[in-house]
Amino acid sequence: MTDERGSRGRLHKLRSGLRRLRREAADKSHWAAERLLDRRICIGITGLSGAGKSTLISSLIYQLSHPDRAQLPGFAPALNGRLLGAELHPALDTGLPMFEYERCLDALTANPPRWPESTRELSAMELHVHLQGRRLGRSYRQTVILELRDYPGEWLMDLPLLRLSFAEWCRHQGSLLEAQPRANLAPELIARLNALRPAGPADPRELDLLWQDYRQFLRDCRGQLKLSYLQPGRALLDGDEYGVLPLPQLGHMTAAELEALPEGSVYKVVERRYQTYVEEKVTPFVESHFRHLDRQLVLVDLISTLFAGESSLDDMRQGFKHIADTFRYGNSGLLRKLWRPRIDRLVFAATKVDQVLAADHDALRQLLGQQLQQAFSGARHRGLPLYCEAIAAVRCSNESSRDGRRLLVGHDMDGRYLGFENAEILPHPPRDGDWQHYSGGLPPQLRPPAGIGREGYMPHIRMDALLNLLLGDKV
Ligand SMILES: Nc1nc2c(ncn2[C@@H]2O[C@H](COP(=O)(O)OP(=O)(O)OP(=O)(O)O)[C@@H](O)[C@H]2O)c(=O)[nH]1
Ligand SMILES: [Mg+2]
Repeated sequence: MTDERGSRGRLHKLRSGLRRLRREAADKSHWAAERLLDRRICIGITGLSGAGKSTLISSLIYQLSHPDRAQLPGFAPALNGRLLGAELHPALDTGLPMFEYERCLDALTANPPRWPESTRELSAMELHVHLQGRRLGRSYRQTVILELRDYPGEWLMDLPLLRLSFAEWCRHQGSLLEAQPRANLAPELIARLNALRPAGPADPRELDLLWQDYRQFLRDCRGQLKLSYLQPGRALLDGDEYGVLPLPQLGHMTAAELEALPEGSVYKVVERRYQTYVEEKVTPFVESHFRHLDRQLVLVDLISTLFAGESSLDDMRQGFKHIADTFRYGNSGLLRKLWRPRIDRLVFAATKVDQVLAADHDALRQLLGQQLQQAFSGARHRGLPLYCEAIAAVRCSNESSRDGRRLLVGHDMDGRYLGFENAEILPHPPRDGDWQHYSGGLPPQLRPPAGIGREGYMPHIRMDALLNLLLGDKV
């Protein structure tokens, strides 16, 4: 009897031990599965100043962090309840300052609401997106870590410098300066640049004065003419004192002749500045930042560009083309080493489309697509998939009708209620006569909608479609 009881006890112990082992193994495999299923995606977000980066990042974080209030029917994990939420963490490995989400959210949810302040710094963050998954009848938690890096679009415009010698850059800039609309903006400055003799002795004071004026010229190109293909890009931001300016009058001097000029000549002095700028700013940016990106999102304020007129739209296309060339050249030599082309997806998005009627959103997307098609044809052939979208990170307008016509209603920056129509957007780059069509001017700047609040909804347009492009295949 005692023996029987003893062996029953041992059997019981053995069974419960086995159960415990099985439970631990299940836990461990659960943990291992979670680890295995975790994904990290590094997304670079860029756009020229004012393109809408800070607002978009804030909206993206907000939408993913509040699945109960998110309006993301086009993003499958949100629609079928798999999206559990998201938390923000510093991206410690990058050593970069954290994106100021709380400040941006404070502005957007204030009473009255404001736009986030303009930012100039590179920043990064990790968004841990939690999802519920089911496999073989068991549910598990999956965490996708989105590493988001926000950098000024002006830096992107510098990428072409990586493959241009100083002489090539000068000749290229020279051709831009002698064409409209640049030629008319600052004829006096352009004449001074043209008067610089490359072989003459450099006067550092004169070069510095010219640099200050050249920098102002670049800022006016952006501010007044809404041009985007502006180099050196960092000259548009504060803190760049490299003094790089183009010498448009290199004439027919060969590379060997330029090389043989004395060290104190204008050419040699500015060439050294150019090389230092590329070595200290452009190359480290590509090495430390760009090379880590899996995906790149480029935000474009296409509406402002379009309403600013033909030269502005042409200039944007040029900028795209030269950036695309950098991708294309990324398969050889130094650039190949720098790129290790890892970016597997390039997404362009026209922002602030709440400034035009919904009927025009598709035309905006098509127009953006056409702008890109030409520029990126080479990159496409190399298998780099391109996508384009038209979005509003924070929708500030609604549609209404008056006398049978559709119009947009919202509040201007002073809080006044407005109703306005926009010129119909043509789904192709305007041809000569078409420009007249856009002469009515840019739609008004709108204030974020009141009442988003920390507990409310953040209305948007097609952020779910954008999320699908950026993440859909990973979740
Ligand atoms: N109507 C509308 N306007 C927007 C939207 N997003 C941004 N804007 C406007 O665009 C301006 C610039 O937006 P930001 O998000 O600060 O742009 P940014 O690219 O971060 O700009 P910088 O920090 O200066 O480089 C805002 O102040 C708003 O006026 C949007 O979704 N809808
Ligand atoms: Mg910003």
